[in-house]
Amino acid sequence: MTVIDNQTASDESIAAGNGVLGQRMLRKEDPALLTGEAVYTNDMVVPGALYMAVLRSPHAHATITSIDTSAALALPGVHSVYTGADMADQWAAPMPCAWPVTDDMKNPAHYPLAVSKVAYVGDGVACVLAETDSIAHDAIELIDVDYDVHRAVIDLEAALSDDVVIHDELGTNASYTWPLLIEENDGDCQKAMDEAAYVVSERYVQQRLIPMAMEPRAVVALPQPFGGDMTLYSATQVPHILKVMTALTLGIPEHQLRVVCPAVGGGFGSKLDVYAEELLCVQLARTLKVPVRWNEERSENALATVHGRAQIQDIELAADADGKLTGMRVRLTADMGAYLQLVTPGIPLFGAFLYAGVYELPKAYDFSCTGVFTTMTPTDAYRGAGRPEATYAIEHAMDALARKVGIDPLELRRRNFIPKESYPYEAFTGLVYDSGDHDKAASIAEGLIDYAGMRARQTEQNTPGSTKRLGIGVSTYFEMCGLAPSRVLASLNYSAGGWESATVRVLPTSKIQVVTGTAPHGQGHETAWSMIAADRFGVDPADVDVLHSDTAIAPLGLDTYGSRSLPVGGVAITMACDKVIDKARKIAAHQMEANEEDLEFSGGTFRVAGSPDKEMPLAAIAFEAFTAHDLPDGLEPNLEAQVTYDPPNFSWPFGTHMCAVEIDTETGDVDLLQYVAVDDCGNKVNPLIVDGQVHGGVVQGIAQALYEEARYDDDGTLQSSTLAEYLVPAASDVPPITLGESITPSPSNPLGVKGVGEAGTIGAAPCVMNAVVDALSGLGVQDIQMPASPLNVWNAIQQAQANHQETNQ
Ligand code: MCN
Repeated sequence: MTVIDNQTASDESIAAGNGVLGQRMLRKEDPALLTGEAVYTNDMVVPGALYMAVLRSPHAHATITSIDTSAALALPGVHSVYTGADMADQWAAPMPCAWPVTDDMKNPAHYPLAVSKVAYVGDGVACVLAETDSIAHDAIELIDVDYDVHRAVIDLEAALSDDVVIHDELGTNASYTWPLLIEENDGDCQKAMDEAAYVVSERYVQQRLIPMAMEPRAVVALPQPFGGDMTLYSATQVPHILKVMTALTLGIPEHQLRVVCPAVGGGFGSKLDVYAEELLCVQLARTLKVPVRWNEERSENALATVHGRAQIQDIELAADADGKLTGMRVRLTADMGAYLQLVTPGIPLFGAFLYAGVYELPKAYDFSCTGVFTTMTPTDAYRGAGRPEATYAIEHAMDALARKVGIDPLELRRRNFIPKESYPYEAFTGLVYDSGDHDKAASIAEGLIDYAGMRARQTEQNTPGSTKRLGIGVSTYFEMCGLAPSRVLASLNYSAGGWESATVRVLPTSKIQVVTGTAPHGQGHETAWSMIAADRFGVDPADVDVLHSDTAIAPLGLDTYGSRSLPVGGVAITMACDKVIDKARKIAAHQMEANEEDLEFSGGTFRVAGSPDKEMPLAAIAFEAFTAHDLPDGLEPNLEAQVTYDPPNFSWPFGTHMCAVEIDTETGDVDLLQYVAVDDCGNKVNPLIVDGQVHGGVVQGIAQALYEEARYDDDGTLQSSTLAEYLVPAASDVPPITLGESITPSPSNPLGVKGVGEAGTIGAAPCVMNAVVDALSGLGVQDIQMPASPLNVWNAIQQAQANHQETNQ
């Protein structure tokens, strides 16, 4: 393995084993990815496969009155055509929603193809199977569907009282209302508002975002017609969950279903789902006894893969005369889209626990969220899933409070930080934050950006006539990831556990195999898990192989999302390694006729303390375990152990981001000058991977702040379904990102690690938007709707100037 920079982890970092942990090692998966050797689902060569294409509704809300498939069927090369009605009796259950957040949550039956009504542009209406992909796509154009078109429901708030109901059987467009009930609520929220020196009431709109993973979705369903087994290849981030859900939805015995993820090109939460096309391919392959495949096109991905964010947030802060928070009220209206996908309703709930950010808040907290159906693409997890939204609201509102109190926003934050000495800290929600040092993270960021110097430059630059205004943004955050002790998930009505599984075996030739239930799709698990095992065993990471993302090889697992893979899956691997080492110790003691307690293990060799000539390397023990010729009585042959680890707590990474922007007031253009991020994720297994995760995350947060938005017209048509309209930032749009280091180990697990996969995204959007408003508040701009596009910024400046003139008249 190549170490690109010999910088090892600091003293506080992991210092076990052979010092592999904490090294900036290049990712072992990258050569195959970079050279094109890696096989993605759509690269698979599958002889005899039929290609599926899906006809999608052009209307946001309509009743299907008739479908004529005859012309499509007549096209040479077309094998068959299916409508929702044709397949209606083939589903054992509707598509799954695994998070019924309340007992009376309304959840319309959702099938892979619409049967009588469509509820968003992109809803599947019929599918074609053909000899080639292009014939299948030509054929769907020939299907003639008559619709009785109804009015679209686009406005989230209006949807609640709209006389147009999307799912007639529900009688309402409201899915649920979920309040966060704080036990022994000793600080009444309204009382805090009434008695506050300052109250800030803000409304923020989290625009809809399209996750836009680099690889769109793809599926191959490969049946074994005689044995009855089915292999589902899918570009998914949840092979294990997909297996269980597909078995339940299609009535397939679970042991006859295998799910494999070939290389997966990103997901960002959007591949944490059970999709119509997966179920269609499996069901059709099963019925026809031939392989069926489907590949999503880019614009189809924009319509048919879940979207994220899409919330209206009303937040009120109460503070005393010093700006210390005394109470908070949050009302969320969350856009579910047309249907509830796998975890749609639960996404905003995660945020409920994070609105207080890194601040001390009494129990005077009042939160509730209403989930609303609209005629748009369903929403679901998208990087951060509820937590970036919550962080945006508190951090943007803290800036509004700082303006009201008349103090610097960084100073206001410092007055409210949970002090380092208070950790572990029991929050008003009852959750225990494991460790934190917010002042340290903030101070590092402050130094890196030269906060004082930047403020001085701002005073100089932002003179009344200046057309280039400087803004400085600060944001801090707490994240709850690692999701989570299974019992806590139960209390939130989540239908799965939070554990992860690992098997570790030392092969007869002493190479090591790690089998994990995590399912990487860009996070570098093969490298990181190799490093963990190499460190434990004292071997080279190149001697460790990591097997994953195939339910036949890794039968138990809960996959990759919620930045859980390291703090849960990586810890399971550590524990499995230790179990194997314990067994190896028994064999070594037996072979060397020594007491187990007298054996030291380092650098891959057991040595008898005090007898330097008595030693036994792991390779020799592995071979002894394999031949089993001379093992201690009662000890099973082979070196292998399996661990299923249920974490005792969430993992609580935190950090501070700061940035500087310059805004051209004549064009509204925002130039991001500098970006600084300090993300504390405890000990780092591989700082190079961590940096990459933070970079990617920060860019996604910047994207929400400045560029991206899924725009719908009044008829419910998505107007940004191509990359020409949906502005994913290019490398040239992003300044160099300076990363500062703060390491506060987690006391909850033996590695001292916290997750990092979503951290950058959580800190970034509020940081940039705070800088944008900071640049323009001197002109009277109170706030700007995301994305802060030139048009939105220019309009806000014009509006502020008009208001100013009106007041002066
Ligand atoms: N890591 C580390 N030390 C730490 C924390 C993490 O070395 N203290 C390393 C881990 O070993 C792992 C990586 O960082 O290699 C991410 O670990 P973790 O934070 O556990 O997150 P997950 O692996 O569970 O990844 C999920 C997370 C999520 S929720 C989204 S969304 C996301 C993300 O990761 N989507 C991604 N990062 C992504 N990166 C890519 N390239 N593509 C996506 O779709």
